[in-house]
Amino acid sequence: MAAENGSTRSESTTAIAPPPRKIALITGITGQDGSYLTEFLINKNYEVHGLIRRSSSFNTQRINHVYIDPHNTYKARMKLHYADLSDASSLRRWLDIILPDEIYNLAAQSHVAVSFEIPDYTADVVATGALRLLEAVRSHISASGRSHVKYYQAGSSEMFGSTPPPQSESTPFHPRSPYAVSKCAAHWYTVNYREAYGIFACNGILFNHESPRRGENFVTRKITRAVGRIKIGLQSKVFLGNLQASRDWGFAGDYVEAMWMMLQQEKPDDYVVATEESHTVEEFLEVAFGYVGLNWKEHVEIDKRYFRPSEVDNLKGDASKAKKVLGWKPKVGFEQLVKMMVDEDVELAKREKVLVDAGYIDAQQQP
Ligand code: NDP
Ligand code: GDR
Repeated sequence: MAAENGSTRSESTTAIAPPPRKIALITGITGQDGSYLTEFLINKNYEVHGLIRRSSSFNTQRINHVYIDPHNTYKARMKLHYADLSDASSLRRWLDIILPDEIYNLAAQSHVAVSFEIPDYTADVVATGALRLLEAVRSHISASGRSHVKYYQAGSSEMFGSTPPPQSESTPFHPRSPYAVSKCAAHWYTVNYREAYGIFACNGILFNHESPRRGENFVTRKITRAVGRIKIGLQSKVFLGNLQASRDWGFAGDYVEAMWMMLQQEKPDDYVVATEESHTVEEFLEVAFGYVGLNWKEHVEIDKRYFRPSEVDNLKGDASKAKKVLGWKPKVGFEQLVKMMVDEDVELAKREKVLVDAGYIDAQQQP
């Protein structure tokens, strides 16, 4: 009994000190993936720091629900700091202050069509931005000796471009836009910093992943926003470009888990993350409009300005390495994803309708 009592006392003494929280640093925390990754890491008991860029209007809508005033030091598990991938000194300074264990580089000018309009800026943020961050990591490790720091680079299936599917880690890149070329450079910078300096750096080559938090000018969300608004009577048409392009669409919530899994391995490596199923934009339209009892052909018009100077026709990943090594697999399938997005956007349109009916906004103010 005494021994039991003694052992209970010593157990309760050791139980007082919780294991130290891991610290994650996320660039692009205000984006779709940044918001899901933040939720995921907080659930895993991480302290999350996000770098945000200055904007004249607030750009934190996707993470507001996680935000707690940092003055509440016990509860605030996500902290935000101003920095920019175009500003090398800010990156290095925050690494030295935050002392992260894991760094997720998600920041990018991530719109493929827009990259043809602003190629120089896209290259500066996507390619050179990754290099700036890697160089900041290298010099931070060299100065501090914190060699356990791990780095994740958000690579893209766009790097495969015109190389036919299925695309795996060994498939050659043939990028078809300034965005994709820049992502290829970021990919190779990451490989080079791994080989040259021994940094634990991984490339996730992620195929398209969507969610109700997807930016409204990507084709999936553009369609589901339109479906919601058409169903509720706020608009009647949506203008699109190439309906024959085929994409391997998964759910963003599933994909952020794969990012984390890559950084938990013994050795750094590169992984394709995909559902291994491909659908055309037209198939997406059929499921999205059909789900609410509408015929997409009555509502879709083609506008040539949405065609790209060079298109990526067909992406379909081979994620067998991620399945085998990481034990990752997608949980949400294509139809479930489309329906999830439509459900949320019908609800959003209903809320918009209340404001339209009350005269606060004009129904013509389309996203
Ligand atoms: P988003 O476009 O939703 O988010 C991009 C993020 O980057 C935002 O937080 C944005 O800030 C930030 N950002 C942009 N420019 C800068 C800059 N100069 N300095 C600092 N931050 C900046 O992208 P996703 O969340 O969809 O994607 C995350 C990453 O994964 C991106 O790198 C993307 O290219 C890549 N990727 C995405 C895929 C997808 O299907 N979603 C597939 C494969 C790769 P702000 O909110 O202020 O605009
Ligand atoms: P993508 O996504 O270029 O694959 O890049 P997007 O949704 O923009 O386009 C997918 C396909 O749809 C066609 N399309 C249209 N696209 C948009 N945006 N708007 C339209 O009106 C429209 N009509 C047809 C496009 O031509 C294209 O073929 C996304 C981004 O998240 C990248 O950052 C990421 O790296 C890749 O996915 C993987």
